[in-house]
Amino acid sequence: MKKITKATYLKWYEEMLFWRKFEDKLAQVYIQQKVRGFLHLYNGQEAILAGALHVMDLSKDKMITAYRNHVQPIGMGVDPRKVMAELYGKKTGTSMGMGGSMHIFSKEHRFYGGHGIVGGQIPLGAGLAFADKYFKRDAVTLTFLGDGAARQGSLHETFTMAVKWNLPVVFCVENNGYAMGTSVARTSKNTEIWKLGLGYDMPCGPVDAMNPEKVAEALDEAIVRARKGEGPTFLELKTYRYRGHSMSDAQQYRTKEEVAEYQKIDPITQVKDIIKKNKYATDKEIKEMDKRVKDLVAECEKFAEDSDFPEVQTMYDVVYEQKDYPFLPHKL
Ligand SMILES: Cc1ncc(C[n+]2csc(CCOP(=O)(O)OP(=O)(O)O)c2C)c(N)n1
Ligand SMILES: [Mg+2]
Repeated sequence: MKKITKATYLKWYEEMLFWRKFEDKLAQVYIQQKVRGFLHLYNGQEAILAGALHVMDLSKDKMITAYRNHVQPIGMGVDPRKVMAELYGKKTGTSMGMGGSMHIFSKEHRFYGGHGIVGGQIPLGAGLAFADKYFKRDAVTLTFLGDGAARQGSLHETFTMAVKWNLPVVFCVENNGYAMGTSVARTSKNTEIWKLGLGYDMPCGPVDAMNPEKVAEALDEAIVRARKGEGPTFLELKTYRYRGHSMSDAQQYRTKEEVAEYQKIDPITQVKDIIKKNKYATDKEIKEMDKRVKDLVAECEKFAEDSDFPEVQTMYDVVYEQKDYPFLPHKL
């Protein structure tokens, strides 16, 4: 695994803080009705993305996730101003403002969405990996799903095929404790979701996902295995979301005390504490990072605000149309 150094920690701190503040800004502008529709925020789960990006090969590896999907594309290299503009429904957005919150996508950066159907991305992730294997491309797909999605039938159908065909995919459950207002314990007798992998003879295990180092270690092992042609891995990344399921959630299913317990092991605070303990940065340097983050969030907001809405005509240009269907020429 690429070594975790002082530079890694400084990068983690600045990036994770940016993702947190970017989404805090989204919550704020959502209340002002500048961002509409649904909005599912990632606050609390940032260590997962930080750890994953450390071990992925961003020149070829792929990622797919559900609707809690604003910061992952940013981590993979998409311009954050364009992500903010997409959420505003502006034409400078990643999908010309036609996708919105749940549908961030960037083929160029190998970020394949952005899916609103719970568990819909599980077979799609395996499909991306199948294509890479079929065309002998040395790439691994990280497929993220929630604890609620883990109960979908599509997971089992996909697991059957993925292990049989040794697909280069890592299935990562982000167990944040709840599927909307339903806790993991209410969903199933089995609360150790990673054990679902045992029934498929798939390497599997739990991971402390409030800590980016632990995530990086577990994912590195899984990615190396997939790259060697040894097939998929199933990881249960134990995390927590601080905000409601979406912006319209009264959160009556949990206590404030429970949220506060998790905030004590907040991933960003953990990273900051290591930076301070090891003297990787002075207080002044930390303040400078905080300022850069604040300025970049403001820049994203200004870009989105100043951009125009798409022309009405755009609606007709983005409808899928394939003139030669069903006689498809074989394309390689
Ligand atoms: C097939 C399907 N069923 C139900 C829903 C409604 N729904 C949206 S999100 C969600 C909860 C999913 O929870 P989880 O997989 O744990 O992901 P999290 O929101 O915690 O990230 C549900 C039931 C949906 N979008 N799709
Ligand atoms: Mg969940």
